[in-house]
Amino acid sequence: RSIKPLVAGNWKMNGLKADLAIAAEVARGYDAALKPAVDLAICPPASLLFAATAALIGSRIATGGQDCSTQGSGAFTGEVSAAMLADAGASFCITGHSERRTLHGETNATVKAKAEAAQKALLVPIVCVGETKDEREAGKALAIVKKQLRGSVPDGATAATLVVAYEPVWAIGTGLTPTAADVAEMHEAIRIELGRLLGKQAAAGVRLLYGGSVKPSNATELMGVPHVDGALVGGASLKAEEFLAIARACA
Ligand code: G2H
Repeated sequence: RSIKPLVAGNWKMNGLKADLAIAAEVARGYDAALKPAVDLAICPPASLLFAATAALIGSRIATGGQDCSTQGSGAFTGEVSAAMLADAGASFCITGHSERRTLHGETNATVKAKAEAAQKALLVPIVCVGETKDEREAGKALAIVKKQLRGSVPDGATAATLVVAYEPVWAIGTGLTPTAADVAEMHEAIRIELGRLLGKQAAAGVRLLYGGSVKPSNATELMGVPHVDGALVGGASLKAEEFLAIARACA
């Protein structure tokens, strides 16, 4: 591999203080064989970010937020700024997850503004894109994802300042996954579109994660697909052993 893969756990709205034990167990399993082969990140709910970062000190496992405000600070009740996430120890921030796009009406423009806010706070946004079941069945998956990229990837991003996650909406939390051939086609198309947006050189190094029902039993196949540089893992990231098994499948 020319790109060091990244496996990021998205805990979504799961996790209380006691669940920091999961992070500690992942840290114990992130051994000398895995560290040089794959980067790990855990994105807990914002309430646990500071404590999770502290629990992971010395492990070289990064943390990330799951969302951030488009705004820097001020009268935005309930919002969390990217700078606050960074202050709590985050290195990454997921932006435009399909649950945000669908349940909170986030548009490509919103996602782009959030990704830019993340970058301004020196966080690396993990910009999520992906088609719905209807869009895939109508043969529109590639067109939809390209449009999402054009609308939501920050201008001037580089391999060091951007991660993209392809998460087909119909594969999220459903146990369904696309075929390796479909993932290969999509990830190649994403790389080409990023080349148009950012220049070929920058695009060549951007980590493209696959997300949607990644588990130990399918990780080896999915992580072996060309242009798949890691995974965004939801459900399976809540079990340290499964998350580590997915990491090993990437290595
Ligand atoms: C997709 C993924 C993580 P899961 O949302 O972002 O979740 O692995 O549970 O499908």
